[in-house]
Amino acid sequence: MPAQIGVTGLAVMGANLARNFARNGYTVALHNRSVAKTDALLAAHGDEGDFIRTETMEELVASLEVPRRVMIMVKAGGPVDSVIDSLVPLLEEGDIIIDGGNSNFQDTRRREAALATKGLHFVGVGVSGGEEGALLGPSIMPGGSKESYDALGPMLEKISAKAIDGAPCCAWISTDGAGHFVKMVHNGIEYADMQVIGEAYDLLRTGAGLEPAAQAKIFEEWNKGELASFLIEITAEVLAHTDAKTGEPLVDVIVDSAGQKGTGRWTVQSGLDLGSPISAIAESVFARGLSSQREMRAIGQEVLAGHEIAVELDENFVEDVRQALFASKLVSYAQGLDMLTSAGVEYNWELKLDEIASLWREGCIIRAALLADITKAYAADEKPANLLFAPAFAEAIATALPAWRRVVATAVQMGVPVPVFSSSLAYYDGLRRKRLPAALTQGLRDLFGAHTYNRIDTEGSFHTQWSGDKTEIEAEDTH
Ligand code: NBP
Repeated sequence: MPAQIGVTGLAVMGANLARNFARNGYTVALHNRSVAKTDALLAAHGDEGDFIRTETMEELVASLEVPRRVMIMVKAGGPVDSVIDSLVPLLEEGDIIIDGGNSNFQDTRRREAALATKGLHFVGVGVSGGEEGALLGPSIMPGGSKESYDALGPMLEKISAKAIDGAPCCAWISTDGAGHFVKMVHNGIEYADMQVIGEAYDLLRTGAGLEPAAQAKIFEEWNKGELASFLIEITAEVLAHTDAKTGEPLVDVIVDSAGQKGTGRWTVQSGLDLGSPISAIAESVFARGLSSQREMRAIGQEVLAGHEIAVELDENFVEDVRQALFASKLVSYAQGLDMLTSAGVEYNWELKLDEIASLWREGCIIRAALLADITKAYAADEKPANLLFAPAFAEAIATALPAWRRVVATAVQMGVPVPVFSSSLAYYDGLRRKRLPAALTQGLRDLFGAHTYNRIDTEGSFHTQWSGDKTEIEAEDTH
């Protein structure tokens, strides 16, 4: 029997996705550049379903039913192009190449356009959930043509995670690179989610003197309420863990320098290109950057003054921190979703934010109870222009606001850096403020660069003749 899908690239992610397809009843053709990985997979898990072992691309392609579906699970970047190059001469019109790695969405757009001219479908698929998710059910974000989704979607939906209502955590996102774009923004939100957890931990440790084990219990409690999420759950697990070697909390023996593989950086770069104010995600990426400047930080510890201000902590400090964490988390989701809206306009994608929030409900790293409410907010007839404007969220953030302000003020006094708690609050205040100092910015731009400004009382662009008699003239166009 021919295989319904082929997987090439059998490192952790490819191997687990191949097993997931097989466990769901599909016949899966296996291929890896070095045959040893294929054989290792078959030796360890060959009895989990129907696999076809192949050694060459020719064998892989020959083993597939038509239209052929080949999933590439190799390292993002050049390796994806080289696998595509070796596949293309072997395929026929209507066949589907799927890239399930963390590819940059611009690469996906380029590849999709190039392969479309050959009559081939190229589907960039965002896959979230790590190694375990790939095996047990990830959250899946496929882009590419709608037609390709008809031939591929049911299989992806079958292997995906299922939400509490049974809905698959997989839906067609939109054309070309939309799937990889949405996965990238998912990862950006993940950065912010982890950063706000870190800020809460730091405040509880420095401010309230709560040791990791005590905090583990707090996070466990928080995981039962509106913060319920995978990341809060595993925070409790990490904080509760004692290092076998030293007997110290594990978190105390881990070097405080956060790594990154690039999707957070891509999100910020893309946010800048779109003019999208994703400050929470950007601050999270910058916070990781600062953490990894260890030599510079060592000097900073020696030469920089602190002048912390002693603060008497409110007896509700822990609850205040919880609320600040929740409000900041809401802002990072709001910013990420707003960026999706901007991208939809820029790249001509019809992004359905309710479906996207829905497929993040399970399987992925940012899965959270909150996503069910976000889904509801965007499924409403009247879609909010910003997540924070949806009545349920406007109310939730209003409830958290006094605590959020207290926590940010306290953190500043204590000298605890809370870049996302504070920048999210600034974003919130920026959104609701009647007048922003951008009016002054425009005045300055007009003075030094004749960039012109608009008036609140008249249509058109204007310029004040700053170096002359300071009369105002109407400008032809903006510079
Ligand atoms: P890796 O990203 O570590 O890539 C290893 C695979 O790429 C091996 O199968 C290797 O073949 C193959 N490969 C390389 Br490297 N260069 C190649 C080339 N020029 N031609 C053909 N094959 C080549 O694997 P992974 O961690 O399983 O991740 C796969 C993709 O999924 C990546 O894009 C990753 O970012 C993404 N992803 C990973 C996770 C995660 O949690 N790890 C989560 C979500 C997405 P070889 O065996 O012959 O060297």
